[in-house]
Amino acid sequence: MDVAALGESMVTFLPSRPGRLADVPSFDRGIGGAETNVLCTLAAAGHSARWVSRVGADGFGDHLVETIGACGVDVRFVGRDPHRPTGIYFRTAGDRATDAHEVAYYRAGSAASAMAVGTVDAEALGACRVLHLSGITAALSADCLDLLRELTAPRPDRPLVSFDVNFRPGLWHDGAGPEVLLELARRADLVFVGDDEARAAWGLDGGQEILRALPGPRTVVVKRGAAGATAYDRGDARPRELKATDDATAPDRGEARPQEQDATHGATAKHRGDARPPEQDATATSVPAPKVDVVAHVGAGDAFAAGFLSATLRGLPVRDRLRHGHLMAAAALTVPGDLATPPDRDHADRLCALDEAAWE
Ligand code: KDG
Repeated sequence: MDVAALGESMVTFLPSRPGRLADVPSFDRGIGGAETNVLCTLAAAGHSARWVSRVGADGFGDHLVETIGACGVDVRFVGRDPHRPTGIYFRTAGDRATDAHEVAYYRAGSAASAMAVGTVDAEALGACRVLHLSGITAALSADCLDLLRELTAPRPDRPLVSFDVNFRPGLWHDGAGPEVLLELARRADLVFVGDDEARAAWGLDGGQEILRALPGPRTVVVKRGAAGATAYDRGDARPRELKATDDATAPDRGEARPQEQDATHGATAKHRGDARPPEQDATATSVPAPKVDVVAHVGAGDAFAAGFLSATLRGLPVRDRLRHGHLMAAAALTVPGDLATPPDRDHADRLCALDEAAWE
């Protein structure tokens, strides 16, 4: 199995027209869920992908399992809870430029919020090259948070742990979100975070501050929306216990083109395990995002993570990991719901191979 992910998926209700939630007269059904968005996009790119979760024993649960299964994702490890419902949520169309929108979640007490160390199959999650998790799960319940702590605990046979911070202020009622998300991000091998959410959650401004706050992960990808994204790669300079064993993550310094390399942070570690500040060990690679006519932002971050992970699993250079991330995000940005039909692998490879000018 290439990738397994744990997380709640929900039936999503998308508005039939713009406006306040109070005014929208009807909604179209879709599916949402950060982790399954990633898995469906990875499956479309030809990877084996497994979703581990729980849904209710209800029609919405059937719809999620059937739809996500039809995307080619392994859904055999999705449990059904006869006592708790499948989560759902409603959203408004929002502003294309700022992404300001309203969300109404109906997921408190959902089947997925009852996921716990004893109720999901840890082996099904461990038997993969990459385990993808997100901060949304940590907000669902104390049991879900314990489960994430268990899955991110350092151990030698751990798959590469990919963590998308996904700070959703509306889900954190006790104000604990920022601290919990920082704790989990520090335990991951690969972290995705938006510069806006790092500012909102942690008060951190820019890549260097983020990198300093996250000394553990081998790779930190900072997304800056339409401005592009930067991957900070510490290569094999991280302590053994926080390093994934997967060859697909092998660093590829030198393959990034000079103009995409951040000159001030290009120095990589010469002395492994020394006590230098971690940000100095990282190689920074930045790639601009292609310009697209945005329909909706929802799902774009997940699609980006899927593109980056796909290229990582294929051992592609960091620059191409970022480009694949941007391409998948571009597809998601141009549809109203969470999931687009992304370019297939060959098509994406051809677009990635376009010269620099096409990417600026
Ligand atoms: O990234 C998209 C998700 O935010 C959306 O599908 C809903 O998972 C969701 C959430 O909890 O916000």
